[in-house]
Amino acid sequence: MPKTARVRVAKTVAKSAPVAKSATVAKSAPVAKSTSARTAKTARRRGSDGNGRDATPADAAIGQSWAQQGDAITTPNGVPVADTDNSLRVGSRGPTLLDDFHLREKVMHFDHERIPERVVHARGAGAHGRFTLYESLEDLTCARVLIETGAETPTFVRFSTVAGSKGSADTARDVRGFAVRFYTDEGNWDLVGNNIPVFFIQDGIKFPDLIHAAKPEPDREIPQAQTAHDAFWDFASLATESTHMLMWTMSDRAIPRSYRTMEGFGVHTFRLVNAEGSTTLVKFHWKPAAGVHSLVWEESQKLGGIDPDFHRRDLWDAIEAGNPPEWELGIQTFPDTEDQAFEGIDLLDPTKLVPEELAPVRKIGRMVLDRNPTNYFAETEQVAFCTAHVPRGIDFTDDPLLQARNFSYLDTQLTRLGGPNFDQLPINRPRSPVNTNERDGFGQQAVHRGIVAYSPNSTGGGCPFHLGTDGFIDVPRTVGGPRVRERAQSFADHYSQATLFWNSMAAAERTHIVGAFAFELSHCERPEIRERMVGNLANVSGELAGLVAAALGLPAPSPGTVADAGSSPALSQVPSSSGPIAGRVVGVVAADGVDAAGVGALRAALEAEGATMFVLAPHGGTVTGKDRTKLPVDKPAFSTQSVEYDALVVAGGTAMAYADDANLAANLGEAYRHHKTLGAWGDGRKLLEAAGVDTGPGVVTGVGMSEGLAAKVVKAVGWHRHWDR
Ligand code: HDE
Repeated sequence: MPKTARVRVAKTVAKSAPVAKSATVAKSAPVAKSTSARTAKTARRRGSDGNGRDATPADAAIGQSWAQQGDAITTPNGVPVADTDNSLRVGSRGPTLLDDFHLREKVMHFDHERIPERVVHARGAGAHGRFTLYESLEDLTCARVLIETGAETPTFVRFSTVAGSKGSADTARDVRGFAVRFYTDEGNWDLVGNNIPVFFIQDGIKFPDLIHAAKPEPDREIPQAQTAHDAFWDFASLATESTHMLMWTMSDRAIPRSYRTMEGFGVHTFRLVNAEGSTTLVKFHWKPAAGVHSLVWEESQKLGGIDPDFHRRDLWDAIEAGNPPEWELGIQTFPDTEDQAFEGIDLLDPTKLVPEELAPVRKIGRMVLDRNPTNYFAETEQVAFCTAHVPRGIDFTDDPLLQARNFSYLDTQLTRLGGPNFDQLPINRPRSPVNTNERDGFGQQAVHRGIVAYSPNSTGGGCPFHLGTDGFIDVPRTVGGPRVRERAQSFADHYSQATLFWNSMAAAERTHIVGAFAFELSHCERPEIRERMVGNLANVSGELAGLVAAALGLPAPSPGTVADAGSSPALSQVPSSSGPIAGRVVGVVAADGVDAAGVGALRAALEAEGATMFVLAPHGGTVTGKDRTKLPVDKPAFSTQSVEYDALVVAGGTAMAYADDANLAANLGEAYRHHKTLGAWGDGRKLLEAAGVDTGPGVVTGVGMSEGLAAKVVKAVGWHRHWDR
C-alpha cells in the first residue's frame, strides 16, 4: 500500500470521534489480552497457525490468503477505506448519499453472503486429514492411492445429517453422511458414503420422493430434522424396499456419540481395475479406532437443545486438543462375475449388505483427521463432493442408485455454487495437474493462454493430448437387453436383511429399536400409517412388530413371512471388552473443600488416555481445595448437564457443599439412567448414595483417588455404556 494512504488513514482515525471510540475498545486490556492469550495458547499446543497441525505443502492450495493482505481495511477494489463505521451523509443527522460506494459495496456483499444450503446433508462439519496406505492392492487396482504403501494422501472429510437444515441440531435421529475426499496425485477421489451400509431405496429415481417425504411437511414446514411425521412413514411403509434401512435408522446407529465413533461405508459396490485390466468388485468400509458408540435417545433429544453443535464441537475440540480421530479403511472384495452377486446377495442392490462373516473386511490403510478448517464457508460449505470423482483404477458398477448419484452431484452444484467452475474453488482443486479444454463460465478463476480450447488441434501441437491407455480406464463390458423400466427379481426381497439385522442385535439394542419405532410412529396423526408400518414389521420379526404394536396400543399384527436370515454379530455395536477412551469427556463434581490432589490425579490418568476432564462446581471461577489449592472451574453447574459427559465422578470433600442439592442428584440419576460410568471417592460417595445410584455395573468408588481407582474409571468409561444395569 502507498505510504501516503497509510498516513491519511491514520490521521482520519485520530480525528473521527466514533472511530476513536472503537480505538478505546481496542485499548481495553481484558478483551484484547484474553483473545490473544487464547490464540497463543492454542498455537503453542497445536501448531503455528493455532488451528490444528500446520498445513503441509500438499494442503497449500486451500490456504489462499490474498484477500487479507496488509493491515488496513480496503474496498474489494483495493482502495483504502477511511471510515467503515459511518455512512456518508449530509450533516450528521441528514440523508445518506448514493455516492457512498463503500456503503453500497459493503451492504451489497452482505446481502449475498449466503448460498443455498445443500438439498440434503445441509448440516455438517469438516476436517482435514491424511490417509496412509499400509497394504498395497497392486493385484487389484492401478490406482496409485491404493498401491503406494507409506505415501500420505491429504484428505478432507465432511460429516453431516441428511434431513435437517443447516442450523438444525447435530444429534437428531438420522443417517450421518461420511464424505471423504482423497487429494490423490491422479485426481480427486471422493468416497461419498454414510455411517450406515445400506440405503432406503434401490433406484435413484426414487430419491426426490424419499427426501420430499422425509423433509418437513411442505404446508407447515414441520417437523425440523426428524422423520417422526406422517409423510415419511407413509412413504416408508409403502416403499417396502426401505425396511432394512429403517431398522438401521431406528437403531442406535442413527444417534452416534461422536463422529469419531461412527463406522463409514461406501454403500455401493464399486469396481477395481488393475494394470492388466482385470476387475474385482469392492465395498469400502471405515472402521473407527474409537469403536462404534451411540447416545441414548433421551440424551440426544436433550443435547439438541443444550448443545445443538455437540458433534461439530466434539470434532473441533478433539483436533485442537491433539486427540485426532482416526479410522482404518477396509475393503470387502468379490469376484466380478457375470451376475455380480455374492452368496446369493445382489451386489448391485444398495439395500443389501454383505455380512462380514461371509466376506471379511481387509484393513488396508489409516486416516487421521488432524487439522480443523481455517474457514467454515470456504472449506466445509464450498466443498463439492461427487461420486463420479474417481481416479484411474477405480470404476463404478451398474447399481442404479450410484448411476443417478453420478449425475446428481455435479448437477446440484450449478445452483448451490453458482455455475460450472466450482471445481476451481480452493477446497475443490485437485492437487494433480489440471489441463482441460473447458473455458469461461461464471466465476472463472483461470486466465487461460493461447487459442487452443479444442481437440484435435495443430496450433497447440496437439496439446493437451490424449493419454490413451495411460488415462482413465473405461472397462470394456458387454451390455445388452431391452430398454425397460423394471427392477431385477433379485431386488424383490425387502425383508430378509432387516431380519438379519434384528437377529444380530443385543437385548439393549433391540429395546432401543422398539422404542424408536414406537416414538416415530406415535407422531403420525393418521392411524392407517401406523398400522401399515407395524404390518410390514411383522415380516421382519413377530417379536418386533408385537412390541411396537403394544407400545402404540394397536392390536398385534397378523403373523408375517419372516425369513430364516441368521445373524451377523459384526452388526451389533455392543463391545465385548473395554475400549479406548480418547475423545471422551468426564465431568468431575467439585466444590470448595474438594480433594484437589485427587482431582489432579484423575485428570492425569484421563488425559494420558486422550480423554478430557471438566471440573464442575456450583459457581464459576475457582474452587479452593482442602489443601488451599485453587482449582479452576471449567463449567459452573448452572450451565451444564449430565448429557454433555460420558461419565460423572464426584470428588472427595464435596458432600457438605452438595448436601440436598436436587440438581446434582437429578444429573447423577440421569447419567445412571443413561447407563454411563459414575464414580466417587471419599465423602463424594455420600452424594451417589443420596441420589440412589451408588451400586451396580459401571459405578466405581473408593476411599481416596488412587492410581487403582483412576484406572478403574478409565476402564469403566472404555465400556462406553453399562447396559447390564
Ligand atoms: Fe447423496 N446427495 N444422493 N447420498 N449425499 C448429496 O450433493 C443424491 C445417497 C451423501 O458432505 C447432494 O453436493 C441422490 C446415498 C452425502 O457435501 C445431492 C441420491 C448416499 C452427501 C445428493 C443420493 C449419499 C450427499 C446434496 C440417490 C450414501 C453430503 C449436496 C441416487 C452412500 C456430501 C451435494 C457433503 C449429498 C443426491 C443417495 C450420501 C443432492 C440423487 C446412497 C454424504 O447431489
